[in-house]
Amino acid sequence: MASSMLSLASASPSASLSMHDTLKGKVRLGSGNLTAWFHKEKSNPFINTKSSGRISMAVAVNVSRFEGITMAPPDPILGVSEAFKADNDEKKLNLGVGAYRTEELQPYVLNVVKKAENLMLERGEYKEYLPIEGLAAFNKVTAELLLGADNTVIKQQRVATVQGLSGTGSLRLAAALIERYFPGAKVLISSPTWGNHKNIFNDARVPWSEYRYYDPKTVGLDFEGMIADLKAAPEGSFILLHGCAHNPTGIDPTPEQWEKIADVIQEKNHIPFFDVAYQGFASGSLDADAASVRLFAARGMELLVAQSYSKNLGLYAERIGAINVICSSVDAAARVKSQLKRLARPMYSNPPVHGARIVANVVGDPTLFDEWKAEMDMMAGRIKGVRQKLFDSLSAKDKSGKDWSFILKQIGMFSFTGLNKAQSENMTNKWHVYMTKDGRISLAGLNLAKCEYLADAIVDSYHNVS
Ligand code: PLA
Repeated sequence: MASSMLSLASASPSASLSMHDTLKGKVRLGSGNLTAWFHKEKSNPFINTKSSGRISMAVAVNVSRFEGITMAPPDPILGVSEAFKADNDEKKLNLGVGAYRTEELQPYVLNVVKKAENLMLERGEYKEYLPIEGLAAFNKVTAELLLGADNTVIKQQRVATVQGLSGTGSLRLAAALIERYFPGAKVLISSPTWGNHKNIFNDARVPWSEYRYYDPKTVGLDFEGMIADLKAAPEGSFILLHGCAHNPTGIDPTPEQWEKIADVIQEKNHIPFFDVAYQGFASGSLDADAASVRLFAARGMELLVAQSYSKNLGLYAERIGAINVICSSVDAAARVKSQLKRLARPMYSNPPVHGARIVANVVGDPTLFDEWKAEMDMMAGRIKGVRQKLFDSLSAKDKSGKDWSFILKQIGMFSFTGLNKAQSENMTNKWHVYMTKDGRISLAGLNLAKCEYLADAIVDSYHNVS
């Protein structure tokens, strides 16, 4: 009975209960039947009426009004870090979340970030609210970093840029825009994709479906399948694309394939929607990694681009990113920006300033910008070194003749090992290697010293678990 009441209560926005209200019997639940039922004290599960002589007291019994809320499953990516923390084995290795670690497997704060923070202290910068759209200096440099400062779309002021709560918050804001102004429009996402994409569109109530992307047979891109699915999608769909370093597969289209993808998207009047969470982390070059987005912009297409500074500037917890909407006119860009602000205001009001200042200081200062590029090159280089060593170790240890060279073809922070769920579970349960159950490992959390151990774990899981 309690749970049927709870589900009704949670469905009605007017039905917020306080213990005070229930004890006074003043409950209004917005449902005639329920109100009537609640007034019958005898059947009220929250109130136990005791009568002794002339004194009657109402005592709340220990039944939570959240009884009907079931336990949510752990997050498939961030939940891995929680499980890792709880493991006391000294061999344990966290290859779950994509967070860069040093060769000593310690978290890393970039030197340019420390310098930018010192600058902020020296300048004595204030902490007052930012405008809803974020820090102007940040919005300027973030669009320039993405598109190139001399891009026509920037010169013509056709880009609506709004600072977001990192990549996730920026995607979520764009999803809200789609839900509000393109009712019923579908978003097509790659199969597979970053797990949170589905959550974001589900929560924003935006319908989505998948297009083919990864081909397990070739351990590469299913380009024909992808093109066929984009062609078959309803005209005017949003096509979510990973700008570079596709997560989780580490497989990106070639420049020629990007051109063909753009052809189909244009033919079908689709709207490209880029998620750029790893600019600079795929190749080590910020410009090379933005080539896909720039190619679409150069065709005069309208597009959405979510950006994140979690990985490339290591600003994970600062929650700094942006949503850019490239429009065909200045006027449309101004209107889109005004509506993005309108969506942001009741969600989180305005974004945090700290990370925005760091990005503005680093990207806006030629010396710091060069230092950043060098540090990013170092981080991307370390991951490449680990990737090579893992491949060498696997090839040396696996006597079955299996070809592991696909690992070298993947780019970015991750390797998609091809291990299935049971094999991935064996990696964790037997070898204390924490990773997502789709077989993805974060090479950013691996060092040279642990490559052989990891190779032993992979060879065992691959050959001895089906
Ligand atoms: N888009 C993609 C493709 C991502 O992989 C991630 C992060 C984001 C957006 C959002 O990151 P942000 O909100 O921090 O900017 N993916 C991580 C972390 C690194 C995560 O799942 O939140 C991952 O391990 O897949």
